[in-house]
Amino acid sequence: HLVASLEVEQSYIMIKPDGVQRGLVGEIISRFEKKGFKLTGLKLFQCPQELAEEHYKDLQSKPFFPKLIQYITSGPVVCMAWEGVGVVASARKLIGATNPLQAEPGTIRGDLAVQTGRNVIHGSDSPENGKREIGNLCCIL
Ligand code: RTP
Repeated sequence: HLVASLEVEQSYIMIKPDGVQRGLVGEIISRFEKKGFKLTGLKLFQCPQELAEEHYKDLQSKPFFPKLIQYITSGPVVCMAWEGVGVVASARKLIGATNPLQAEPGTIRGDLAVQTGRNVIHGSDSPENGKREIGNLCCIL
């Protein structure tokens, strides 16, 4: 599990197509703002297949990979960079477990989602990946 950090970090947070389509963008941004993190980049973006495959390359061998790529490219996503002390681990807590049925009430997935394959949001799993993913985002900003 991620240990809370005292470093100023950046996390790449992405509202997935279901979150955008369901009108949850304002609610989700609001949760990160109220927590006290700083929004340093934001873009509405239709993700091309190649970039989706690059973003999820660690999951390439999983049986659900084709469905995941289809899902993430099915409509626009909201790409964001959020900055703050310990933001990477904190964002994962705000987001909740990957399977929304196991996510605690009070978390984004716990409150707003049901299916793993429609779980509304992505958050970086380490400060290194935060940097890498935001680097990819900056290319397209
Ligand atoms: P994320 O990267 O989106 O923040 O999600 P995560 O770390 O909580 O979960 P991860 O295991 O990295 O999986 C990435 C995304 O793939 C989809 N997924 N589908 N069994 C399935 O059908 C399945 N498992 C994972 C989810 O959209 C998950 O967020």
